[in-house]
Amino acid sequence: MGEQVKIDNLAAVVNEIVQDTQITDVHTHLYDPQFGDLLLWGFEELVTYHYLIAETMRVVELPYEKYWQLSKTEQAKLIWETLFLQNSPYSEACRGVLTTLKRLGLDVAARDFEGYRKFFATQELDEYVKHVFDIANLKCVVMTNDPFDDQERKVWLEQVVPGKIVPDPSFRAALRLDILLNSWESTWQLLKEWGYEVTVELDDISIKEVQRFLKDWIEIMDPVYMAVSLPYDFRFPEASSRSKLIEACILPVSLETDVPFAPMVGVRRRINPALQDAGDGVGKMDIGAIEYLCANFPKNKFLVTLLSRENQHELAVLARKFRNLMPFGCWWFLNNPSLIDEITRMRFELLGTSTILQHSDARILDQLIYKWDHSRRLISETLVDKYSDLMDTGWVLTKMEIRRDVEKLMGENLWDFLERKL
Ligand code: HDL
Ligand code: ZN
Repeated sequence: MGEQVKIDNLAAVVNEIVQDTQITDVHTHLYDPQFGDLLLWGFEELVTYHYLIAETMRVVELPYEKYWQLSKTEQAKLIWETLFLQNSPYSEACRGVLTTLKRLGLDVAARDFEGYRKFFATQELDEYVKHVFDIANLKCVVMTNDPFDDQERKVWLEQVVPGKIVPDPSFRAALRLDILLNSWESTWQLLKEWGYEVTVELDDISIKEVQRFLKDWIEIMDPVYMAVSLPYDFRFPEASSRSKLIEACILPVSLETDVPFAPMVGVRRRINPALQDAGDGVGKMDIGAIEYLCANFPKNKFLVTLLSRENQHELAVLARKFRNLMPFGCWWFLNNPSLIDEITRMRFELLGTSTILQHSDARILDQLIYKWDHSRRLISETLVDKYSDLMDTGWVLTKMEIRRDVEKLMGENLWDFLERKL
């Protein structure tokens, strides 16, 4: 039966296990350091994270275009002055910078902008990556890999394919398909340039050629899944190139290669274009599109995260109906303590252990430290409440069972889902 857990040390046992469990971070924007300056890291990148740009530009009078003309250091100083010194930095993105500094052993009370910059400047990147993974206790992270990004495509084709670099297994790939699916009317010409016999009309030959394009990149990247960020008004099926590409290309290739499709739905792209990456908003999607995919393609696997708080409840209910649907993460505007807490509790109550609780969405390497520090605390607190309710019924719980559950929730559910035969 294993060592039983008593109610009076439940919290300590759960917290120890949650801290000790290595995480698979199912969605990030990080890169294997061998990919060069595609990997963002260091104090100035941390402080100029687009979340902090949005929060700063709310309170300064500086015109947007003037902000973008500043140097990276000047941008960081403006954000530091505005959000950290002229206001208390308790927003989640501000707090995160400080948690990262603290976990790296720096003196947060010193408010020493120059000192923090110097610390990062003295780090040797490869050692530092290992240090960050150790602090955050990560098994691996999944990148976001866009074959339509010129700089990234060059690394894959000129360095990975010829074997000049062998990707580090701590950085797994995800084939990102926003450009293919959301702008086919222009993207088809790129595929044609690259030797795929496609036309904008997506005739039978084009369908086969897009399938070949997908399989070529799956061969190159060995992706964990194929992802796409879709707008809040995404519909499926519908009379559109995107719908045809998903049905005729993505889903058959996903089935053939057993590489799940990961629609990430709910963005309202660039509602304030002047803020660039910080200018996106959120919208509630019609969950019927995800329901149609799961119901009509029962052999396909879907990893799904949604951006609207309301949609996360609908997604959890949908996941109760379809074993080929694996919800993941508290994405973007949901990655805040109050909403992580609410969504995690709801998932425990509706899905038990059969979900992937969180991803970091880290764009900057050092963010792994705070995003996982904050999420682990919330996951631990929520689990203690759930196990306490369970023990209140007289159920006897062992440490081994808690470890089993936490390993599933923090990553094993992804790997099991990938292996599962539907
Ligand atoms: O589309 C995505 O993957 C989103 O996560 C966007 O990159 C977004 O800008 C972001 O960084 N969210 O955290
Ligand atoms: Zn993302």
